Amino acid sequence: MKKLILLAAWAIAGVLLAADKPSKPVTAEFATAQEMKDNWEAWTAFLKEKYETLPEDKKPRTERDWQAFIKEKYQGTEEWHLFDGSRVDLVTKDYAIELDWASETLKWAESIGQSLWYATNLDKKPGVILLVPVPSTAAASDSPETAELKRGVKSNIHKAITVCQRAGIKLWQENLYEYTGKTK
Ligand SMILES: [Ca+2]
Repeated sequence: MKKLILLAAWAIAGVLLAADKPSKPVTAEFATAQEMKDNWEAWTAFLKEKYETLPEDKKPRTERDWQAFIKEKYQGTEEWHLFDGSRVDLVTKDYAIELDWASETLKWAESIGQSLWYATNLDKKPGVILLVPVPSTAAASDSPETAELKRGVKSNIHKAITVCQRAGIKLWQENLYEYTGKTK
């Protein structure tokens, strides 16, 4: 009897704890454009909350940090090793994905080549995630350097969209400022 009461208490506590958690989006593969939009927004909200709960020294900064931070949104496995020593940033059920900064001059083009190589090796579809960086401080977001950076990002993303559409590569754009709560 005592055991039964303990078990019941444990079950109730479990339900209460579960109810407290944010409702986590389920999957990165979607049936319709609307579901994709809804789920993308749900993931953004979920990861924003996760970002806020991280201590300052654990918040993502580098490309690798961000890769680890967003991987569950894509249901991806990190750092898949290929026979030639190259490493695939994220591997999902359907995609071999290269992830890189949208702000760096030729990274978008390199990402396209890398995703094609990874996809060929793993017999998956090629995918690229371009990371749009967060301005480092509030003051910096108004500086000429930031304006220049934004123009560069816009231009690189435009080129990446054009080539990815033509080559049949899936392209995602991750606006990292959406998770940090900082403005563009
Ligand atoms: Ca990369």
